[in-house]
Amino acid sequence: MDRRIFMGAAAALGAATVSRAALAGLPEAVQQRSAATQPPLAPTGGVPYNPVVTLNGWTLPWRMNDGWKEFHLVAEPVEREIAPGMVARLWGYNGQSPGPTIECVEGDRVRIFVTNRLPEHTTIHWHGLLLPNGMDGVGGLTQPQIQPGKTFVYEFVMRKSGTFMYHPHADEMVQMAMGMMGAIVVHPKDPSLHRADRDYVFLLAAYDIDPGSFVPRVNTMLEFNLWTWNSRAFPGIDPLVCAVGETLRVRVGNLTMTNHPMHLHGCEMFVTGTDGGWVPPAVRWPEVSVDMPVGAMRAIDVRFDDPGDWAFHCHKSHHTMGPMGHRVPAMMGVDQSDLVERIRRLVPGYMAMGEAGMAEMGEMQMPLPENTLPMMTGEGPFGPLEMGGMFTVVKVRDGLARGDYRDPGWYQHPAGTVAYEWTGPVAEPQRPPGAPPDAGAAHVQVRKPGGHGSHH
Ligand SMILES: [Cu+2]
Repeated sequence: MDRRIFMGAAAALGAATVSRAALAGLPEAVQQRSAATQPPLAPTGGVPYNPVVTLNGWTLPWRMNDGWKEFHLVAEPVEREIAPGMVARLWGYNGQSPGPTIECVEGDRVRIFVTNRLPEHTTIHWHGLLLPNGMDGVGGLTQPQIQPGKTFVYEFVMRKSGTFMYHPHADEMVQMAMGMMGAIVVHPKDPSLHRADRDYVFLLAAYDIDPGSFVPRVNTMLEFNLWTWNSRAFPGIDPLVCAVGETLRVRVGNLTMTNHPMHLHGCEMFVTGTDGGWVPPAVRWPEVSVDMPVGAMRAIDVRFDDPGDWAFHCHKSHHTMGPMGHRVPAMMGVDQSDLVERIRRLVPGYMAMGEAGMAEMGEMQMPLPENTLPMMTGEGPFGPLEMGGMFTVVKVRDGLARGDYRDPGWYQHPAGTVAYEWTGPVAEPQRPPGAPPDAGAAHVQVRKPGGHGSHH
């Protein structure tokens, strides 16, 4: 959808132009087909706020009905482009996984219609919200399951502002492994509190999809091969954009099975909120990596002094990789030259890998099976980025207009501010007596201990 159409639809839904007959029925279940970051939805009256930007996602339009803010979520099978070249068949809401962000103001009375178009029952749990027990969405405990084809109604007051999420509390292992989740952002009713100039939100999810297939293996607990932000893997993750001196807020929730140390270059960041509420300023401390525990959220506030393209990624290096076999032996320092010769007689074009590290993978264009992603990819202004998975760039520029979220392109470094090659003489390093003469000649054979099967 283009911005004008999208904003127009939201305004029509938010305004009191909906007929009485329409108000008696369900709010429209707005669908989204694109995996691109959609423009934020400006408030349509009431308390002013700076709307959140859902990274590679969107915000669910609502309508006002007699003092209630009404939303309509549809749980259903969806197709999600994980990155260009790979589509996954997931379960989500309103056409996408994750579902749309639900955005409200503290004190709002909300009514959320949930229609189930999945082949099995579901519910929605509103993670972190304070609400009556019967609205908590735990199938079998606080409500009957929502059967396929049925619609349930949740009604509650947004008692506090902050960063929350929604997900099923029904067949959870399967439904979350299939991508069912969404963010909830509640703005303070006092607009002078907890302000940020730019406000982004996304959820961490992991999938295990065999190369060439489309549906996640739902029983995988640890060995995932797709590490995603809002069900997107680099280079499919859009950049975050902000101006020098602005307060950038990034709200992140973790619905994977492991923790993710979120590392942001070029700034100091402070955890200003969790899914439990706002962190009092007196007990905040500076970080450059903020760990995202499982089943938790963090709102991180940062301010950049320096313009540039600053890397933002999970610090678990396996999580910034695309799909790869974990069963490959480590080949660092193993001379494979005569082996390659012999294998090429049987397999023309065979390439040995990993002899001097794996950086060569970043530039190699190997034929891939249909519908999968390369292990390391992405092209930067200086060459291959050698990344995949949970990686993107925060593009910080001087003098961006407020609300301008367009990708400004790669940073143009001022002359004399980029690391450069030394071309003078380099002295031989001092070595202790008896040490190998140089690293190139010292072949070490390293193999991973056999933790992944018995065949090596
Ligand atoms: Cu990670």
